[in-house]
Amino acid sequence: MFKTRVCELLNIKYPVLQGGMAWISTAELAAAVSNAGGLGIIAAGNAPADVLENEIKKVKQLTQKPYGVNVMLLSPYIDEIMEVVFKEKVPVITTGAGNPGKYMKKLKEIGTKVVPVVPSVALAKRMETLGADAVIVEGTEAGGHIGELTTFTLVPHVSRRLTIPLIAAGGIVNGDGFVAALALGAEGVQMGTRFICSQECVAHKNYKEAVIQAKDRDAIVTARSTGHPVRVLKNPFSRELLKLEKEGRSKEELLKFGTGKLKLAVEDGDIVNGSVMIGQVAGEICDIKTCEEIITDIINEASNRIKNMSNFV
Ligand code: TUI
Repeated sequence: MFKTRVCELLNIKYPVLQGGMAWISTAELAAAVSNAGGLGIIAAGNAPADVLENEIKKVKQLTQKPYGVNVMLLSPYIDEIMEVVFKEKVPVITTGAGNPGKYMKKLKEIGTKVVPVVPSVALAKRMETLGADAVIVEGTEAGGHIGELTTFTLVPHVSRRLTIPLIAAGGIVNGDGFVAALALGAEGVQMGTRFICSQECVAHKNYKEAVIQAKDRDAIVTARSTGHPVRVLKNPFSRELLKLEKEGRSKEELLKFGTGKLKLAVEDGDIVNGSVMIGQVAGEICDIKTCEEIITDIINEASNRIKNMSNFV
């Protein structure tokens, strides 16, 4: 069940991808997701290229299955990061926060599957034209750097206009969301926040606990004034950032205030002064499971949901 073009394209058992989250999506998490039949993804984030190279070496030791690398196109090391991707012939790359067009030709040549994350119909179409193999359509419910449209609006809109497969992201946490995404025209899902609360995720226990404690309205949007809105946990750090924005501080000042704060939360567990990036679904997460449990639960919940729905027709 649930064999879609995404499974075929990425050579995976279940069409479930783990989002590339800077500092959080390490080789350990990616390997656990890939070993459970999904696609695990290492996040390059803002780290230097040698960090990525080490993570790729590690993931190859931890799994024989396909894995991906998420490239954050705003990274100061983007060209060196792409050199590592080329050298290691990474099976799949996902891209975020920009347009990967200038790397597409070389990626195609080495056989890397390219799956850009897009927040709009226009960008999705542009990516298909440029030769993307699939797109991840990410709604504003997601954590971290986000677009404006909701998953419910964006996925069907893109689906009607593209022929390549589509993966839905933002607001998906369980089998019901998975079924809903398929109903809207997606052939797979990507989840980030759910995988933070996995046993294999290396994020600090305080970060995981913050996700578990979060309620429905605790994931707020900051940095709108910079043009790069970011969804994070409501805490003293994000309240202060919003205050600085309200005072009309410059983009540079706001950027400086945010620098290093995600690492502070993920690695040191400082969830007071750190930037705790989470999606709106954090309010729904109440436990830590293994990656295998997360994926098999979703597949089982999804088939139960479909069976229950068939009672309506
Ligand atoms: O990239 C993400 N999520 C992220 S990246 C990140 S690190 C960061 N921190 C602060 C500011 C900026 C980045 C934390 N979370 N998700 C994928 C995503 N991509 N969401 C939205 C986009 C996007 C936005 C604009 C993709 C393309 C795009 O294109 C603009 C253009 O060039 O036309």
